[in-house]
Amino acid sequence: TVQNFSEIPGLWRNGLANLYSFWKLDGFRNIHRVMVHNFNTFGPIYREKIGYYDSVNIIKPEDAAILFKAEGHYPKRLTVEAWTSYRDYRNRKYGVLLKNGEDWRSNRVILNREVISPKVLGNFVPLLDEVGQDFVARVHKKIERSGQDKWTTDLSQELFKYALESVGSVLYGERLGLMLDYINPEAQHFIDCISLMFKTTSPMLYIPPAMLRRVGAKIWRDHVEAWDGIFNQADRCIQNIYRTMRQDTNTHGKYPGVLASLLMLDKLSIEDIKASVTELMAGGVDTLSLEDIKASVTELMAEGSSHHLLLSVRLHPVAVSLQRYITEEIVIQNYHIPCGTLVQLGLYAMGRDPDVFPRPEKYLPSRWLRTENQYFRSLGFGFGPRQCLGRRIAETEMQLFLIHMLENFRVDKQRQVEVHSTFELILLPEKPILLTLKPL
Ligand code: 2DC
Repeated sequence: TVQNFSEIPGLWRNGLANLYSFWKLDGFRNIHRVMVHNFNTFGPIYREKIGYYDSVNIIKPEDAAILFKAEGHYPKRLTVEAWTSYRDYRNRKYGVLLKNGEDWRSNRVILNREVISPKVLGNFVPLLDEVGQDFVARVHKKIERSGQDKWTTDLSQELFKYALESVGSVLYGERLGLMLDYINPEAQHFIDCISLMFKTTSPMLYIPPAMLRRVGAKIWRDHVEAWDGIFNQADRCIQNIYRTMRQDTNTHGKYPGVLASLLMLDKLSIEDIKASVTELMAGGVDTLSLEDIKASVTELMAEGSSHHLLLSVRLHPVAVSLQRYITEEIVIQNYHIPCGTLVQLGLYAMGRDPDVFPRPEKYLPSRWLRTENQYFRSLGFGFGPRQCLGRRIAETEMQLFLIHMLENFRVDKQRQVEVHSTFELILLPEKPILLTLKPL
């Protein structure tokens, strides 16, 4: 017989007490490891309440399938209240990232065609490839200047620039100039604001931002400052395109970028377009899977198998979990879960579960062969109609980056140290991974 919702194991009866112990364990920066620990303690399903954050957590691919079947027509994930509060505070519109219901759907359908459909991917490739080539040229220059025939660097900052340049060229059909020697300080400020925005978000998952705002907490003020910087920069880029669009009628049939296409299409309001384009731009910087690229580059080099350009975001997913509010009652691991419950798939924990991925710590490309069971196992960009809108851009960016790097450089890891993830809303490498690049 199926067991009751209240029988699900876990700590969910006292949110405040749990928040306190979570904080004492430095849980704010270790959610991913806390989740792994909880699955080890409670098994493949547990309930949890930390502060105001109330959820049911699952880990098995089969259960993920049940979850996504119950997501309904307007899939809804956890609302990141810090982000909506900022927009309410500054009177700005939500983009598709934060919209829900019919408003979400109508915007998403139009954005899908311009951002994620195979039809537009062909337009993106030449733009992204050019950025990749410029990145290679930049590295060659750095190597030359070192006078040692090699360049050792923490790739993070370089990848942020590469990612912002890439997403900028796709959105605006124009170059921001981040592969140049002296980059615009405004662009660097934008990158710093995005990191600050993510960092200041995580504590506000548990403590309502409205409360922090009332008491004038520093974290809220920093968060506002970060978003202000992000929106100002995006507004400047958008204004720019406006101006050039009015001057130039684009008769030469060149692909003008996502923003101009959306404006010409004239199906969404200008404010809706701005809101979603800003989100895409901000989402495109820190989230290019840094660790994944580093791991892939070094492992591919180590194995000498440069033809394997398979990307797995398994061990280092950007998102620690995927969540949905279920729209019907479901049964998972023999427990009833009522309609309306927030159910989270522990993506990071699943990627490291030996029952799901034997020898999880190993890089085994054979896992992804057609003959292997892949059912609900590669969920790094989410699933279904609410999956990552930037997915195709990100995948193409990563593939082109790897191709260009492998074609041009030998990549060596400095020491044999394992770099762990740290949680700053997204999972990031906890310390720099130094790579040495040598020309081939
Ligand atoms: C973080 O418990 C952990 O794609 C929380 O490009 C639950 C949660 C909710 C929403 C998730 C977030 C986590 C991780 C980062 C995500 C976000 C939704 C979108 C965002 C997954 C799992 C991300 C990285 C976007 C960011 C866009 C940008 C404009 C802020």
